Amino acid sequence: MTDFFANIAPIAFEGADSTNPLAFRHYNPDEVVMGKRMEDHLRFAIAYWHSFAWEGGDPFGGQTFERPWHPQDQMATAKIKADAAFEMFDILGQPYFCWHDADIRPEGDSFAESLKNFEAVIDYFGEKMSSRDVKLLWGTANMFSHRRWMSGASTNPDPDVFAYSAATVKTCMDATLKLGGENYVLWGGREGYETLLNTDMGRELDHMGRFLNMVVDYKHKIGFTGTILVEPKPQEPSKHQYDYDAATCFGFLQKYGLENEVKLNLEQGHAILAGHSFEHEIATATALGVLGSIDMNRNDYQSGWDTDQFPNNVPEVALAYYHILRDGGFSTGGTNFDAKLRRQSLDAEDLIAAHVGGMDICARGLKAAAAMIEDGGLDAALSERYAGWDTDAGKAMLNTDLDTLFNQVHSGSIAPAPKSGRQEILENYVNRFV
Ligand code: 3MF
Ligand code: MG
Repeated sequence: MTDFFANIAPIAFEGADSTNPLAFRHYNPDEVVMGKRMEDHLRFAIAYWHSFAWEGGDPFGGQTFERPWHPQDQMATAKIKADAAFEMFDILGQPYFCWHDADIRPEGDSFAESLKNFEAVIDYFGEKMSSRDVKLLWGTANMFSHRRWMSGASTNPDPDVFAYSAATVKTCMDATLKLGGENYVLWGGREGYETLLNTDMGRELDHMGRFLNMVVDYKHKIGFTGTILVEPKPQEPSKHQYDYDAATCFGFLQKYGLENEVKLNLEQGHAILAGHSFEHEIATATALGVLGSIDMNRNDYQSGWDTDQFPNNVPEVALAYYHILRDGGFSTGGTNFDAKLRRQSLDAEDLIAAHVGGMDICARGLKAAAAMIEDGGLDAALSERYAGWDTDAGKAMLNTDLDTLFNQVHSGSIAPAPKSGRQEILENYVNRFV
C-alpha cells in the first residue's frame, strides 16, 4: 500500500448534473449503448508509460513530479510504482492497462539482469491481477529510449542491435502471454532515419519486414491468440518514421505478406502529426480491414509536437467512435490513454481527474456516435450520394472498358449532372448529436 492516492475514493457515476470534479457524469460502465455495455464498447486502458514512468520533463527542463516511486532505477521503487498503479486502477475501475518493459522495471547492467528485473515485476503484476478484474490490453518493448536504439531497433545498421531487439521483443511477448494480454504492440519511434546520407532505406525496410515476420511466427509458436499491432507515426523522435500513417503501414504489411496477421494501433496525436484527422486514420484502417486499437490522446494544434494530451473535444471523439462503431466496434482492441498530464499538474488528484475527464469525454463521444448510427442520417446521406452505383447502369460501369464508356459518353447517353455534396447540412446534422 502507498498513501499516494490516500484521500481519493473510487470514482462513481453520478450523472450529467453532478458538479463533483471526481465523478463520472457520462461514463456509466453498465449503461447499454447499441446493445452492449459501455465498458465493453470503450475498453479503457491506462498506460504505465505516461501515467507512472514519465517524470514531467520537456526539452527545456527536467523532472517536475515527485512521486513515492522515484528514483525509478531500483527494484524496490518499481514495486512501489506497481502498488500505486494498481491503487489508481482500483479508483478508476477501468478494465485494462498496458506497459513497455522499460516503464515497469529498472534497466540492469546486462540483458539478463534487465530480464530478471522485468520477470519479477511481471510476477508481481500477476499477483495483483489475480485479486482484481483489471486485465492487460497490451504489452510492448521500449526500443527507443536507451542509447543502444539510437539508430533504430530492427532497422539498425548493426545486426547485433537487430538481435538484441529480437531478444527483447521475445521477452515482452512472453510476459504479455503470461499476463493474458489481448494484444502486442510495436511502435517504431527509431525505425526511420535522420538523414538519407547515411541510410540504406530499402535494406532497412526489408529488415523491418523480416523482423515483423519473426514476431508473427513467434506469436504462433507460443500460442498467443491476441493481435499483433503496429502503431503508425510520421516522425518524432526520428525525423522520418517508416510507419508514417495507416495507409503507409498497410502498404508495408502487404509487401511483407502480413496484412492478414497484423493490425494497427492508431493514435489521434499521430494522425494530426501526419496531417490527417483521427477519423481519417480510423476510416482508412477500417476500409483496409486493419483497425485494431486506439490511443486516445490528442495533440495541440498550435505547437506541432506530440503533446499527448488527454482528449477533451467531444465532436472529434464522437467522429472517431462513429467510424469504430460502424466497423463493428473493437474486438481485441480498446481505448488506451497514451496521455500525460501537463508538467505543472503535480498532484495525485490531477492524475485522477485527467483520466476521469478523458473517460467521460469518450463516453459522451460514444453516446453521440451511437445516436448518429441509430438515427441513420449519415448512412442515409451516403446511400443517397452513391445511389447511382446501385443501379444496373452503375454496376455495369465497373465491368466494362474505356471504349464502351467512351461510346456512351460521346453519343450523349451519359451526361453527368453535378449534385450538391451537402457538407454544411451534414456538419449541422452532426452538431445535433454532440
Ligand atoms: C509515441 C507513442 C508510443 C506508443 C506505445 C508503444 C511511447 O508517440 O505513442 O508511446 O503509443 O506506447 O510504444
Ligand atoms: Mg501511442
